[in-house]
Amino acid sequence: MKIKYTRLGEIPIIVADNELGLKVYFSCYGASIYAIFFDGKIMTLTPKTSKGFARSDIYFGKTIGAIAGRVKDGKVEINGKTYQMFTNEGKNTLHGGDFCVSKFLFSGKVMNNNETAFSIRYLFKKKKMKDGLPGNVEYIVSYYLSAKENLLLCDMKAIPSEDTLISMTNHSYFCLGDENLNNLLLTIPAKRFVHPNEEDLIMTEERDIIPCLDFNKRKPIMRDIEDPYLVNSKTLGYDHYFVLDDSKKPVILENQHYKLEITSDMEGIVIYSDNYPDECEVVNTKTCKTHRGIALEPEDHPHKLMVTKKGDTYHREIIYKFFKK
Ligand code: G6D
Repeated sequence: MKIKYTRLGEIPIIVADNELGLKVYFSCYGASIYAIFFDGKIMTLTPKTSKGFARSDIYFGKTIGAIAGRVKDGKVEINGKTYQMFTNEGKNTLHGGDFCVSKFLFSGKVMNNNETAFSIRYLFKKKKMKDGLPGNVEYIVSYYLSAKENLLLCDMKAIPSEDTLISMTNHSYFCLGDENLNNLLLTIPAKRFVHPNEEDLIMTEERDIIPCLDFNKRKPIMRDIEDPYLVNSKTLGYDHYFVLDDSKKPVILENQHYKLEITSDMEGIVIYSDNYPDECEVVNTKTCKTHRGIALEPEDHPHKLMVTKKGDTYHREIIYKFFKK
């Protein structure tokens, strides 16, 4: 497998090309996927500059931790004790607050590069209470790019020195070579979702799927985007946690040329359709300011976060498989 070291401004990047059509740009900044090219086309919503990539509010391709999603009032309870996280969205905490691991430089090491796969491992040690949560936490994020098929595995681990809460994801947005979501179709095997409240998008109760959120049968992403449920909510589009069913079927994003299948060992997935107008220069479009790509974030159920015990390993995996039609 061909690899190349490069930089985006001051940000180190390593490019791995499986020579089957899949080329992935990895960065130690937030242990992230900076870009994915497949069949020569850009598959991800990728900022053109290091300034854009360093934006702390869009999380382009970044690893999210300690806690993906929103935490009401930034407060969590661990073993009967309440901890206050840093609030970065009004009174709430989004994606771990100001000390989300997405904002830090990991140390990277190429672990493998042979005829089977390329793998790189990123490490970051979070000091206890730095983010308001107990425990020194060693984050270990590894990526494996197969040389045998167009498959990318994201392996996320975290080992705390004390009991603490961890819920990670990768926050990549996908466009499959298009400049917006207009021609992208989505399939999500989910009959339940978690409703974000109208006031501040905090996840409330789980509900049965409703038509505008029903992607059990392949559907154009933008078909129901003007549905009153979406328009009247604060989300301005899709920004919802889908509880996947037991079928173990992949979430599928596709257009007329490409298909992306995503599977993970997590109970659900957040779908965010890039709803807020943004001026960041991105590779796939010069004109669109919203709906330029869709974030597909496999995540633990927001109401079922489990304490990771001292010395245990929190471990989740996400698999991305690309196909040319
Ligand atoms: C917005 O509500 C959305 C989040 O779900 C997303 O992760 C973020 O933008 C990038 O806050």
